[in-house]
Amino acid sequence: MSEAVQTSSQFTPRVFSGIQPSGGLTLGNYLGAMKRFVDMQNVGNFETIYCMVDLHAITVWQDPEKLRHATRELCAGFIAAGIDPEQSILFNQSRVPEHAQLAWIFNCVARMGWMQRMTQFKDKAGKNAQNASLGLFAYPALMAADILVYHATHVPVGDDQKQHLELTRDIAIKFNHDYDTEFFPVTEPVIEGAATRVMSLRDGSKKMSKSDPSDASRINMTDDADTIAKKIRKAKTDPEALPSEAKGLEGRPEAANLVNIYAALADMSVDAVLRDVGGKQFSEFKPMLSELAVEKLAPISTEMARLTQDAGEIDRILDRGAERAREVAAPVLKKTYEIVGMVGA
Ligand code: AQP
Repeated sequence: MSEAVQTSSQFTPRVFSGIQPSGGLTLGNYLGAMKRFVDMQNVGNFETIYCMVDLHAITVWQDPEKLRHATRELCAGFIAAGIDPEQSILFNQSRVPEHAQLAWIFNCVARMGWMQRMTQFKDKAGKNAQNASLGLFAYPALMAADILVYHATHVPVGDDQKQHLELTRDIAIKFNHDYDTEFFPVTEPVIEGAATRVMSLRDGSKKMSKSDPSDASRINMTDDADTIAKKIRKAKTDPEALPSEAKGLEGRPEAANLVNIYAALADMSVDAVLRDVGGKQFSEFKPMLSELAVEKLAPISTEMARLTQDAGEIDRILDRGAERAREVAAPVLKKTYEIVGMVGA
């Protein structure tokens, strides 16, 4: 057996997470995921592996040219936000075939009943579930493979991915049980911070999403300062002033959302923000939020645009990332094949 594979319950502390290149990056992706990927890289306690999950993106039809552009732009976004492609492994999923190969094994471990409970499938398939792709239904098994092919111990995600992470744990537990092994770790989700679920600027009950038909519902990482200010100015709110403590945000989803965004951008707790802004009207708070958002996001979007220009350099980074990712993934897949009884593995 390769030395890169550990079979004891002691796994190398390793972080894996991914983002779909299914459109431009949003403030939700940044605060809920990417900013925290950078923190976990910089804390130095983990090996960190980050991925543009292009195979997930095509569970809903993507224009091939736009997909290529979105993948490179997302890679630029990772680097502009602070991911160092030397320190972390940064690559696009389709370049590492072990993800799809392990996903097939997991398709045979996961149960139909488990998959049918996934709320994201129900949300994305909508009323026309019969016409959704089989890939959209099987998505969580591929996500489990993305994570477990690296024996990742920790996965930073937004709150919307909690159920998929629970499924990943169930798959690892069932595989280990069915084959009488402790081969796969039972991964810990890391869902923390003030912005684990950034909501739409137009509807506080809906998640901010890159595929929302309304551009006004989200802040894109590529938006310029005027656009950010305009979207925040028009964001839905209520007529009350801001409260002085978090309890006062209960039942006020739009107000809570803007305060959470402020807190996450400023690296403050919600209580600390409300101590400063409690009693202010939105007419006063929204310009403060716009200013902070522009201050934090403009350097990232400028750098992202600069890096996106150089597709050759991005492709070199992705080549190298895929090579390093395969060094970790290939022995895990090989051992998995051995465990399940594939001849010649
Ligand atoms: N609104 C959000 N608030 C906090 N975190 C969020 N994430 C996404 N939206 C929010 C987190 O970003 C990571 C990558 O998500 P993804 O691109 O893989 O898929 P998604 O969750 O389906 O994101 P979108 O923007 O809604 O994409 P589309 O519109 O294509 O479905 C995940 O960690 C996610 O939690």
